[in-house]
Amino acid sequence: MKILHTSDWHIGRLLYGQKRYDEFADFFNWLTKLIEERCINALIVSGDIFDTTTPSNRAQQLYYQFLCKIAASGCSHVVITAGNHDSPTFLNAPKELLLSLNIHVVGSITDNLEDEVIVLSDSSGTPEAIVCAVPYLRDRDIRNVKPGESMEDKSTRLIQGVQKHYAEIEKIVTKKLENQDSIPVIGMGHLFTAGGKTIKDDGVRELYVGSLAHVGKEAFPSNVDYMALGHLHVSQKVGQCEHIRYSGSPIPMGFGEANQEKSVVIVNFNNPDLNDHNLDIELCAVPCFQPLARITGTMDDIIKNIDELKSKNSNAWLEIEYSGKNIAANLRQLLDKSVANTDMQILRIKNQQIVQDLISQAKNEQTLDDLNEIDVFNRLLDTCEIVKDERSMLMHSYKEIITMLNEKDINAL
Ligand SMILES: [Mn+2]
Repeated sequence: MKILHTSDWHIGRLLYGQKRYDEFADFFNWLTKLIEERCINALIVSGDIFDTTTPSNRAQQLYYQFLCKIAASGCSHVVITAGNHDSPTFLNAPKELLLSLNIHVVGSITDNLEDEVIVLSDSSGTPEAIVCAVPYLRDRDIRNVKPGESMEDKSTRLIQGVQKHYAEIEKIVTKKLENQDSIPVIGMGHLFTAGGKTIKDDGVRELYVGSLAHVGKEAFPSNVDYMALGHLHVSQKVGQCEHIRYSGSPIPMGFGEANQEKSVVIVNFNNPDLNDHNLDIELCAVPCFQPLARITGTMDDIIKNIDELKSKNSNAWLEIEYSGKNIAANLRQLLDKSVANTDMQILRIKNQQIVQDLISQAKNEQTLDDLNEIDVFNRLLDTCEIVKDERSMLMHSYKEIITMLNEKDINAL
């Protein structure tokens, strides 16, 4: 049994308004080829399939075209779970149709936990693996709100909720394994595990507001041979455990990730001693389909960097941050000129000089592109002269509202 684990595709993701469908198409073509070449038996996708709960038609087309190709390939099984960016009902809508192609979709938890425990069988009906297809667990899925609870209570109960969910899944798996030859058990999850790495500007959205404590790896079923995680965009193993991994996103989500190597994970379970998690695990680097470059510095630094890229015939998308002391009023014209007649494109210019001036004056004329929703709310708190004690509660409630809006399944009904 050989599986390929990937997650956090975020199909439809924009970069400063720039559409990236070509990159997604290139990725899917590459992945299709890899799956064929490496004779993968099962494709495991751990959430954040789409970037938003209402993906564009083009994003949907890319997804279904890819699934169609995989269904026709030698890869007999696909298991897809929803992440915090996905609409559970959107992913579930074609569930039965996809199941006829051996593509299992778990968009949300149901009343029946058995729905998350999927037995993959070969063409003769013999089970070859068990997949615990646990999707992103929403706050309301796992926690009963109690009146008067503190933020710590809430945090503790969230973690307990996740632990309980996996503990129950573990019981179901144990039962299924009873009258069964040893077969690999693959766990899934879309969550932030304690000790996980993120980097600034990687597009990872906060899951449970105010919950500083993250779920420990002990929460995962002990009978799982490999844990295929999603949510964190940096490829990593969890707590030194080779068999508990985040595949990371295949495409950089922001300029902060410009130099990150992206990969997917191939796991070969054909090793005899499954109990020691003695697996062959291989990271396959995803080619860079659209180079990104972040250039920061004085005018001279920036031009020098651009010239260097030019000499390599680069087609990079650029984010340029001017941090020189002198006011560079004609920055845009100078930079546009420097990339004229090249395949490079400037997606964003940040002029620290102007920003500094504005911040020290009236903070106006800054575009919303430079601020996130938290910055905007902080400014409101400043303007209203809210005292420190009240700020954290207000910020907490505000973040809860933002999460609710982000996760609202607007097309559910
Ligand atoms: Mn994600």
